[in-house]
Amino acid sequence: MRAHWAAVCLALASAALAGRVVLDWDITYVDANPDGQGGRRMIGVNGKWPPPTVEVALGDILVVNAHNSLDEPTSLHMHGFFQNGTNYYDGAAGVTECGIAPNSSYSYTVNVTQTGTYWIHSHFMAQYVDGLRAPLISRPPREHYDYDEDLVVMLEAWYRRESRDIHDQLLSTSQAVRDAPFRPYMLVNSAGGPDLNRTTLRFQPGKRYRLRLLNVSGTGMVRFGIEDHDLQVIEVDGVDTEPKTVNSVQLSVGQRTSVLVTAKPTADRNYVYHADIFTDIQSGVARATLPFSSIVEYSPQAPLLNDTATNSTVGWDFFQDIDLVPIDKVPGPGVHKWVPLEVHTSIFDDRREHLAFNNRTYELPVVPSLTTALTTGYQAYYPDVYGFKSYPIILDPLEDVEVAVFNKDVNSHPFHMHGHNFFIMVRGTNDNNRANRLTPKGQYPMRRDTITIPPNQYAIVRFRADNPGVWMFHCHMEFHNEQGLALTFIEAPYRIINYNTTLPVQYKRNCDLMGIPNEGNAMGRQRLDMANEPRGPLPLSGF
Ligand SMILES: *[C@@H]1O[C@H](CO)[C@@H](O)[C@H](O)[C@H]1NC(C)=O
Ligand SMILES: *[C@@H]1O[C@H](CO)[C@@H](O)[C@H](O)[C@H]1NC(C)=O
Ligand SMILES: *[C@@H]1O[C@H](CO)[C@@H](O)[C@H](O)[C@H]1NC(C)=O
Ligand SMILES: *[C@@H]1O[C@H](CO)[C@@H](O)[C@H](O)[C@H]1NC(C)=O
Ligand SMILES: *[C@@H]1O[C@H](CO)[C@@H](O)[C@H](O)[C@H]1NC(C)=O
Ligand SMILES: *[C@@H]1O[C@H](CO)[C@@H](O)[C@H](O)[C@H]1NC(C)=O
Ligand SMILES: *[C@@H]1O[C@H](CO)[C@@H](O)[C@H](O)[C@H]1NC(C)=O
Ligand SMILES: *[C@@H]1O[C@H](CO)[C@@H](O)[C@H](O)[C@H]1NC(C)=O
Ligand SMILES: *[C@@H]1O[C@H](CO)[C@@H](O)[C@H](O)[C@H]1NC(C)=O
Ligand SMILES: [Cu+2]
Repeated sequence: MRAHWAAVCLALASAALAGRVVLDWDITYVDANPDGQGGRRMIGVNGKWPPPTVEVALGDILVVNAHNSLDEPTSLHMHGFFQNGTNYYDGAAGVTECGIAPNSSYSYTVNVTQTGTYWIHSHFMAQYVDGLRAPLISRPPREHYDYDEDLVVMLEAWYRRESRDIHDQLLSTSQAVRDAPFRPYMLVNSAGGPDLNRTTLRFQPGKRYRLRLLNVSGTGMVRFGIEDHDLQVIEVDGVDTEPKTVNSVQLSVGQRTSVLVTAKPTADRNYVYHADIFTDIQSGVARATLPFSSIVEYSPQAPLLNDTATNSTVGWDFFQDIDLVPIDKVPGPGVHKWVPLEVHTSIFDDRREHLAFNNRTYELPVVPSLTTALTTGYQAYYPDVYGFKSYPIILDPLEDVEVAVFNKDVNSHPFHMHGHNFFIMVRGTNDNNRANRLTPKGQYPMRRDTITIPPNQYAIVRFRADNPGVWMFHCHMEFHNEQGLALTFIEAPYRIINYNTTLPVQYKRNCDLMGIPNEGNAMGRQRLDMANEPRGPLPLSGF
């Protein structure tokens, strides 16, 4: 009886909490000064920067009425949300929508079916690097772990230059231009600079904190740690984990990790925290570690535990995500289809540096791949209609897919999957040394939506094709995505059509405004007519 009532009460409570969260976002340019050192034009919302944190609860319907007041297209991607049944709200401009034309709108309407730490960001070119990104927090009716305070710690390697400018540099035909170094600056919750008060985290003695660490950089990798405090990992990319105690957490772009931290019982000392940036974007330039540290403050009057520590790094634990154990105990899928991918960087025949899976560098189709899937009839099964350069991989309904990514580049890359998270099955080194091979610690492999693969290493991940739609798989170092390190899974095309997917009116209107056809194959023509499809750029060697 008791249990029954508890269940009823819980059901009532969650029904009462579920609702519509409607946000009106006018996307605008804003002059902002995140590090207090001069500032620049950023992209914000309703005349303010940074854009506000979005908070929802499981079962809510989230509606973001986005209006584009920029002079170029924009879009919004809810990073980590599966968008099951709402592929056209996944936000990948040129793939699952045309983008929001200047002066136009798009209302992203999604059912919140997942909980944890996510983010929402522009998915038009590298635009989010100019500031159009915000944490997206989804709460369950009851959290698995107890804590007193929930703090978002959004970490970001920020550039004083606009994303277009960096894009043009990296895609220059001149090696000297490409390799000119540029420097990121650390922002913590959209603030940085030498005045550490701007980046101070404030703790109260005795409390237990959940820090939601997010890396929303354009490039790079960060390690976060707090002097003399343990971090207990409890969530990675929206998947709750069994607790794992570490002294630091490393995060690549796109990744999120929640840690529990128990504050000291007294306020007689303050501590240093570190959020060091590892730059690893330019292949021609030496990679560097840019140390950053600021203060965990218990009391404005208290001395630092160790006032020499601000220039140093803490003792870094390198824990592997493959060793984490998810608490929901979902067994990993098998394998029906194997997708091996090699990652290379090289100079292509357009004299620019591109990145590529299997030496095929991604370029957007003329017609978004989702439009193509819905308007080419049974030919939506043929990869050819999506275009060579979209690197389409057709998946059958419910098949189990294994993706093996061999990183043969000198940089590490964080790969993000849209529409799914994936099970991490194996990590290893490309030299095939079995001593370096890592497999899940338990029976239930860890899942996440963004995986970092270091240079000369590989990872094998799996997912089940249970979400019909067009989903990108790409490097989340945003400029690498621009340089072509992306492909498209066309998942169960027949089911996309038979979901009776009707593209929203605003989708078609935005395409019309930008002169993009609302039907046809990747070239905007009928069915398999891909005559004279431009295939380049191609690698100078090795294809
Ligand atoms: C979202 O939820 C509403 C009702 O809560 C339902 O009518 C609708 O079909 C759902 N949409 C999707 C795509 O699942
Ligand atoms: C947007 O609309 C305003 C007012 O209607 C107009 O002045 C402006 O030129 C338009 N901008 C673009 C980029 O179309
Ligand atoms: C530091 O920041 C806090 C919180 O923003 C503010 O209350 C305080 O006045 C600042 N202290 C100094 C010295 O600027
Ligand atoms: C985020 O990830 C990127 C690369 O994946 C890394 O270079 C950067 O240092 C990370 N950290 C921060 C704070 O952005
Ligand atoms: C930290 O580094 C700065 C700049 O490199 C230097 O000026 C300062 O003396 C250093 N502080 C300590 C405590 O070592
Ligand atoms: C203070 O920091 C320095 C630099 O990281 C380190 O060598 C030293 O051991 C620290 N001292 C204490 C008491 O933690
Ligand atoms: C998508 O929804 C279908 C139908 O409810 C379900 O079977 C499938 O597991 C879902 N997939 C994902 C990735 O959420
Ligand atoms: C889609 O529409 C067709 C024709 O109206 C109908 O027969 C079919 O059941 C629908 N499919 C779904 C999944 O709703
Ligand atoms: C890709 O090109 C590189 C040289 O740039 C070559 O070493 C490699 O074998 C090629 N890989 C594939 C899968 O074709
Ligand atoms: Cu990359």
